[in-house]
Amino acid sequence: MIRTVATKPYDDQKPGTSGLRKKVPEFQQANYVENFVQSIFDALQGFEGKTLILGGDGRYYNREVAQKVIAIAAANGFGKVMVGQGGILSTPAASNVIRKYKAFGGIILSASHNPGGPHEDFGIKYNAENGGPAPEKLTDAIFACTKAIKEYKIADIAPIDLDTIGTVKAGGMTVEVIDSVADYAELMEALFDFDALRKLFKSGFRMRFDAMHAVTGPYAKEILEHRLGAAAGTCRNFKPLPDFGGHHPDPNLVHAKHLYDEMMGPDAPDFGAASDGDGDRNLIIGKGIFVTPSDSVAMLAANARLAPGYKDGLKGIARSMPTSGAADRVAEKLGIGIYETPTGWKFFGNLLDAGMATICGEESAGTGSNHVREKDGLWAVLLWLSILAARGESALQIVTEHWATYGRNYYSRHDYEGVDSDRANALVDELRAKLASLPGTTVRGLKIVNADDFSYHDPVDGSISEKQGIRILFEGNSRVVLRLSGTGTSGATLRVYIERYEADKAKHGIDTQVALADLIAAADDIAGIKRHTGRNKPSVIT
Ligand code: VG1
Ligand code: CO
Repeated sequence: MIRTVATKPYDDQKPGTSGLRKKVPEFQQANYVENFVQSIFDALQGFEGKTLILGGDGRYYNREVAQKVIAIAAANGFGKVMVGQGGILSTPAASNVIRKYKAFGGIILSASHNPGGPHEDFGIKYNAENGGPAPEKLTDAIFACTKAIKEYKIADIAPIDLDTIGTVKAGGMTVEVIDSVADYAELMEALFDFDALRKLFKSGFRMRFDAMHAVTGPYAKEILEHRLGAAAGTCRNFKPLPDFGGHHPDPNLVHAKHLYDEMMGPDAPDFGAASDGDGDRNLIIGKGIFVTPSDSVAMLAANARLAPGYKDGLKGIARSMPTSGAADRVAEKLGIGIYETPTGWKFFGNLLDAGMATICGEESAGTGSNHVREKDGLWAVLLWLSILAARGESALQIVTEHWATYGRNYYSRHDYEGVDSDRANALVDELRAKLASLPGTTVRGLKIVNADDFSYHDPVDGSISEKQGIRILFEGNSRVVLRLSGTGTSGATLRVYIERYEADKAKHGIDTQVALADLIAAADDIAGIKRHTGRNKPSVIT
């Protein structure tokens, strides 16, 4: 039986950089989930009888919301829901399943790298039939529906047994519980030379993969240990937990510091990596060397031909605007296109669909390719392993040589988390107001050559996205970029991205924060970061 339930709109269901993210108690308000899911369907057309993919990162509230999505999908006329076992699919795995089974779209339940638990974060995101995050036009339409919603439809069905693989009927619709890992592992086998990787591990190559008690655990265990023969124990914290063991599943130098320390220590294995809550980010640390995500995308692009999936070369590279220009130099050398998009994977979809870019990357530990339409943590790890295997060199050698060839883009991001929203907005407003007066002036001995607010003109569909980050460009291509996060759930997070290019090989061994010190000071002088935020240092430095 299908029930139509009267409801009232919530005014705060605007999807951010990557879907709707809120604290669990907010999602637990009456009809909050129902409203949002119904609004997604209200904004879509033509899905009657079609298939919806459903999965999440396994965080607290995942199962309850999965059941609601199934019942609402049944009432709205979907023909089938394919759901990962236990309600689990990593974000890249969900993207793959949408594409592989030619589904209408998918709903991913995740707040990514944000903490989980009864008082922590939850999230809901819609991905379209290309497997990628809904473009802005669609998220805007969804938001408009959330503000106008009057009722939602839900089927009265018994809860689905999400743990048993197989197909059941539910309210006129079919629900198929699928293996969460199998399709993804098969895709990886098609892109990479698993024999070569098995040989690498057989030769004694030691690796550490930290799944941070998040969704990649089962994927990494299956692929690295079972299929590739990495030593038992290579994967750590591989059991997904609803609260990620009480930690932030954020693979950066703060939340994965234990991995960093191990990789810098005397007993370090050859290669270390970690992924985030929903499996789309990657942290790469070679023995004795942390690879910044901006460098990683450049190095992966420069060496991608060494893996079978990319043997014919790349069509182009795309990076988000705040990501360093390291990839630009690789694109230039390869003679392929380079595209600069706003923050968030949704902007890469058009370029990938149009065959203009093959590899994409973000400074926030996101790297991916045209194999899916999301960034993909394990994919980046496997491409790195493929390069290490093919070149027979260490990560440190590869990084050092890359810098020697292309120059080094010193790069760091400073985050000021949990800043009062009014104060953060005041900072941005004040900075915007003085942008036009900055070019030509000198701060801390650094001459400003340009200052603007990044606006993106999508070369494929012509859409324009404005106010995507404030850029201050200095002489010599050094940059400071400032923007407010669109994934946080409390207050505002100010992100300050700092970059300086150094061509001279003799100067590639400087500590990053030291190399960037003058730009960091200049950023504060220009934007009044301390004055506005009341903080004298960032909460996270990556
Ligand atoms: C952050 C990152 C961005 C990333 C987004 C989603 O967004 O900066 O690069 O695409 O998170 O990643 P923001 O608006 O907070 O800066 V994930 O792994 O959280 O889905
Ligand atoms: Co993520």
